[in-house]
Amino acid sequence: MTGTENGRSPRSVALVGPYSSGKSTLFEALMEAAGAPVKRPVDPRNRPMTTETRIGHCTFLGDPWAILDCPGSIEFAHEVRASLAVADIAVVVCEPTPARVLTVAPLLKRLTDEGIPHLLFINKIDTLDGSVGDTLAALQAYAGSPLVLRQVPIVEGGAVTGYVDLMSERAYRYRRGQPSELMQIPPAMLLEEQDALGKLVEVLADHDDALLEKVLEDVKPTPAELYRDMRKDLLAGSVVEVLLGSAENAGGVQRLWKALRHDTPEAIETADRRAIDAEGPPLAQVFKTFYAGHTGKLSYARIWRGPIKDGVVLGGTRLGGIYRFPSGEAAKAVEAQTGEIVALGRLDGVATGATLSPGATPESLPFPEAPPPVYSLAISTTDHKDAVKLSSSLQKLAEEDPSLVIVHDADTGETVLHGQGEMHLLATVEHLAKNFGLKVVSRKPQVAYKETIRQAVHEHGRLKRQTGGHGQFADVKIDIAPRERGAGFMFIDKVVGGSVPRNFIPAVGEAAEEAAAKGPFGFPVVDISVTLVDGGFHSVDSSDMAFKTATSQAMKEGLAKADPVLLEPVDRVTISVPNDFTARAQRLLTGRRGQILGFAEKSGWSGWDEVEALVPEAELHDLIIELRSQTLGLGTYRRRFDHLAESRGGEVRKGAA
Ligand SMILES: Nc1nc2c(ncn2[C@@H]2O[C@H](COP(=O)(O)OP(=O)(O)O)[C@@H](O)[C@H]2O)c(=O)[nH]1
Ligand SMILES: [Mg+2]
Repeated sequence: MTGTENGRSPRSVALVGPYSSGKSTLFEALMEAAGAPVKRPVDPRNRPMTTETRIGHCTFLGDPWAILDCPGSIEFAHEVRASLAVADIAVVVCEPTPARVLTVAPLLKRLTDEGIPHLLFINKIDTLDGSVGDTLAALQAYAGSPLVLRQVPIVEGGAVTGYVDLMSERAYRYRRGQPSELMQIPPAMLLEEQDALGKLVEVLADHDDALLEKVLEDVKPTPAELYRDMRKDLLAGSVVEVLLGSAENAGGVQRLWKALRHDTPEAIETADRRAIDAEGPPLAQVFKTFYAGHTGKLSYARIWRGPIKDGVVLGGTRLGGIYRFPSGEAAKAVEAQTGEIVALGRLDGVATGATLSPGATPESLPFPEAPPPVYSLAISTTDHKDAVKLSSSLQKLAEEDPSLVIVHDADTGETVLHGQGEMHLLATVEHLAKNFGLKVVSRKPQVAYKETIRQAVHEHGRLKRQTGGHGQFADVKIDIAPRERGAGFMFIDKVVGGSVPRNFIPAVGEAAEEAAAKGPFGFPVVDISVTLVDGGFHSVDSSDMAFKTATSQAMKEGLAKADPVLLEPVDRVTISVPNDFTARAQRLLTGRRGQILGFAEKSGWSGWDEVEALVPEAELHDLIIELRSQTLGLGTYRRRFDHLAESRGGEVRKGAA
């Protein structure tokens, strides 16, 4: 596949859509129809979930293609966005069920907002129950532009057996595993067909005066005119064409291929849309990183300007292999051309999203920002000797996966992975084991509780030890008092008349602060002042050490008497949901000790709300899991630390134990 069989540069299509709509099945059907069949799962009904974009290379009618089979789960949404950032067109795969249409809404909005050319493929048409029109109407509510149905299904004996292609006005009967067979338009469908064609022409005429004139004069436009307009409007984002099919039965797949072949922008048009110059030194952008056992690190990249030859220096590292994936299996190539999507081998230190040019560091091209993390797990190695290896591996992970945030929590001492959900983080842990040889255990992260006091106390600490000749002596009188929340720790020296000599006072301050690191409940004590008011010393037996010990004792006893209280971190949480689920989101928050602050329409998102609340961090660990399960997977949230709250409830004590 050199990409020049008929002079056209390679193009790429991303298959996107909700989980289980049939993207992977369609990927296989498209590859097979292009003569590059990929391995299929043994039992298609029991297909494993796609957790990362899979790539296949093929040639259709002489044109080279890369097909990206994207994950559907929201936890891998960043991988989808990254794939969309390099694709020429997106095919949104959805089901012919109005009730499921809402799950496509965020994606349609994204494609519209980002100006990514896209078409809709209503899959599983074999399961159609009702009319395509209902699904279309439901979809239209979320699409940024008019949806134009290009096909109407032929229903015989209660099942969809084929379709009428409106632009060519031809009817086809699906044939499993073969191109559909031309047939007569069933006479009973002629009215419906004319009606649907009329609608199609009407929408296209909105953007084409010549066509509009024909419509007004009742002149029938030629298919060629319609094809031309469809492509133009699709590229401009002013219409979204809609195709039908059944990926599992290879129905409608040839029709989809032909639409892609005709309507997909050329690589150069996509580069232009992304403001990338056509002229200049070779330029590539990494959109995904993957570790494969035998090939090592692979950086999947779109070649915006070719050629990129194997062995050149990219991002400071010598390129160690270029791979394409005919039939889904890696095959080595010596160079990659403009427009291609290939995997670049062994680019250590090159991060996902990086822009590369041989020998140089080019200006970075925009790359989607990762969504904020919504789920966290603390991890540790099972073998303590692996601790150093863990930190270097985690650094690589962060480079690879921008939707993963790795934090060493100074309060709890834990290494915490923050990511997009349970599956995402478990996949990450598996990846550490498989590709970095690191066995780690994961668990729910600890909450960084603090404590403070509610009463001022006066405490006396005295150390007097006589062990043989040289003894130890120190005497301190301190006041421990609460301070305003957030004010922190303060040490005040009010000693007069030298009852504690100046040179020992810093030791008292240090010991007081150290003692505050662990209060009666075992957590750091915050927002207190410690005032040294008086004390005593011995000219020979006093020392820094002695004053530290006396101060520690005084602190320990004083804090316990000062009406200590646990402080728990409370976050400001903003949940975002389709407004059908607003009430549910509110209940979810109040059920987790949340204090609702209010809700409002999500700006720029019609039909969506944002609910804001103050929620204790201890309640947030699995919030995303419940939120998604109650909102068709659509709900999401962001959080930021707001304040520490005194905790009187038993929940925290339990959690703290
Ligand atoms: N009836 C029917 N089922 C399909 C069709 N395409 C895919 N499926 C089934 O839908 C399920 C999900 O398919 P998959 O391709 O994994 O969906 P993905 O999550 O979008 O990649 C599988 O059980 C497929 O066998 C279709 O055209 N008709
Ligand atoms: Mg899939």
